[in-house]
Amino acid sequence: MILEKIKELQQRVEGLQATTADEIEKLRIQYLSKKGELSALMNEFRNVPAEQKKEVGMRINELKQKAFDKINSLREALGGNNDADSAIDITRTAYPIRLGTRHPLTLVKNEIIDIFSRLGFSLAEGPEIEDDWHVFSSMNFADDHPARDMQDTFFIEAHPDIILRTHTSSVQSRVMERQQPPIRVICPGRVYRNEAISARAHCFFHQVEGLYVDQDVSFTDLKQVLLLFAKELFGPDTKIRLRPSYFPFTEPSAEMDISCNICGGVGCGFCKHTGWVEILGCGMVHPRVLELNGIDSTKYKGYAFGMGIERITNLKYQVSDLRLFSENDVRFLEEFEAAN
Ligand code: 2NM
Repeated sequence: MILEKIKELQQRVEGLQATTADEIEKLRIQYLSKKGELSALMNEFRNVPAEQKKEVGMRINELKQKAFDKINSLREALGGNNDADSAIDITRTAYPIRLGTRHPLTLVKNEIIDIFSRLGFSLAEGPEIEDDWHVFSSMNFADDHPARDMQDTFFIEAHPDIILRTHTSSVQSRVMERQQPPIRVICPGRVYRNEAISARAHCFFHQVEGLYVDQDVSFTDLKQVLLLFAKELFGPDTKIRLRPSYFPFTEPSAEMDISCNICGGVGCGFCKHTGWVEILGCGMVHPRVLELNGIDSTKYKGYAFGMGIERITNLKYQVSDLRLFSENDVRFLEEFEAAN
């Protein structure tokens, strides 16, 4: 009985015709609205004996689909969706466009550049693919210095002189060879070292180096600038300490620690319970480096410093795994939305 009804309805649906949007809408109401014929059929479906429900249900679903398809194809035949009752609501508000966020390393790099700009440093950048002279020789690295080893440095195949820079000092070298003092530059950039990738090491990372060359420059100037830098970046209560160190391009050289900004200096896992964390290396530019780069070391002195942006970002934002910085997982990147 109900099956016959379905069959009859189906034949009628297949034969439906309309030439205006109004006519189509009338058909839609007649067949597919809440009070339409298909709804009536659904009401009858409740009384179908259980053993027939499966088959009847299937037939009704088929019919429903056919009716939808028919109405839609009538609409399409009418030529488009520009009627007020079309499937596309052209008055609907657009989806909001999601803005991207700056990468945490970019945020910290910009902050560092900003601090040094206020002190009169200007920005200098240079190539990541460099020659041995600008990376090593002009920086007073001995011919047999271990950094020059294949183990540590990426070489461009078949070009023993062409390498991926291992520090951004090559940029300072290029600044010195084209400009006489006074020099005040800050050089951010990506550097490469041949290391196995882990949570604590990567084959590339980011550095900011600074160089100041003028007459009568002293270690005191360096220390005062770095103290101001640390307070600007980590807050006014930050303390610094300098420990003697060694770099080929500076003499004397030092490493700078700041009071641990995670525990406030009382001791925690991050500072290995010392209250201090290392954030940069620095020193007075070696006179030989000045000479190698065309600057008269009897007339001029300089200081320089270098820091890893990842390390400082870890400290500021407590990022535990270096690999997060280069995986571009949006869940990680979105965590810095507020800092943008
Ligand atoms: C560091 C530590 C100490 C440095 C030295 C120079 C230059 F160009 F003057 F020789 N540029 N950068 C320097 C000094 C870098 O990084 C840990």
